[in-house]
Amino acid sequence: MKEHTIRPELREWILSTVRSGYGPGDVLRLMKDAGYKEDQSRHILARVLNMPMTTLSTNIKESGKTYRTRHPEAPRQVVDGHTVRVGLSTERPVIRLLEDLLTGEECDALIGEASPRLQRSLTVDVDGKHQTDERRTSQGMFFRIGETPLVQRIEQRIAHLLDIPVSHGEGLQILHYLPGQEYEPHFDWFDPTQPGFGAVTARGGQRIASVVMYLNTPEAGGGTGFPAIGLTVTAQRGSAVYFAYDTGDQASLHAGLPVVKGEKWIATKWLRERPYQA
Ligand SMILES: O=C(O)CCC(=O)C(=O)O
Repeated sequence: MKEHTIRPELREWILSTVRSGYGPGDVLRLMKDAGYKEDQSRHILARVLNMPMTTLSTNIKESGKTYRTRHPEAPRQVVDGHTVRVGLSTERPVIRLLEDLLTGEECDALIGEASPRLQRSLTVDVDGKHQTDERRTSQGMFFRIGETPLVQRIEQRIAHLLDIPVSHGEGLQILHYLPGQEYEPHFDWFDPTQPGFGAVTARGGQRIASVVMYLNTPEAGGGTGFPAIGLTVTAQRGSAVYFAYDTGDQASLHAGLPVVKGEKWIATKWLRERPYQA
């Protein structure tokens, strides 16, 4: 097909539409409404988002309903007979401190199941590839979805609390930090302007929310910082911080602050706008 010049305004419109949370399928529908031929808009979108046409087709097929999580309201939520207290809420960004999301026994059991499988944590680079990174010095591992009865119970609790199907979750990640280790400020949403965006969102689409669960209480340090609003959530065994975001949400910048004394264990659940699990 002939390569068309993409007008700068069109390129900017596509990027800002995707950044504000629309999937490539939505953009294609909007372009169709604006009079673009389907073939032409697919080529334009693939070039602007740096996505292979094959990935784009998958995204279009699975587009349609995209989910958002429901933000738990204070003072408490009962999920499957388990009471979770909402200890703090902010709206920009959306943050909820979820106290007693896990019991002490569940925390200990998760650490026990994860410990033998820990490895140096990785980050996702701009091409969508996993790499070691000096900004992230912890050790970690991933459970497969529903891998053990305990993992299954926790996944279902989160799904019911946030009103989103279990299938929208990435596998639970366990992280272990020692003194001095941290995870420097970063965003959990994937940047549509990066070349790897197509690959990391081909399954499940964009991330829409994160739940960081604290499995122990470090002796000092190790909270989760939200520098854009000057908030530090203290790591307390059994509690969790839930935060939700749109693509490009600068306020959702957050960091695993350095552990000063003792150690820190967390379990993280990232949620996607569409089913991530087959
Ligand atoms: O360690 C923390 O408190 C935050 C972890 C985190 O930001 C992440 O896993 O994305």
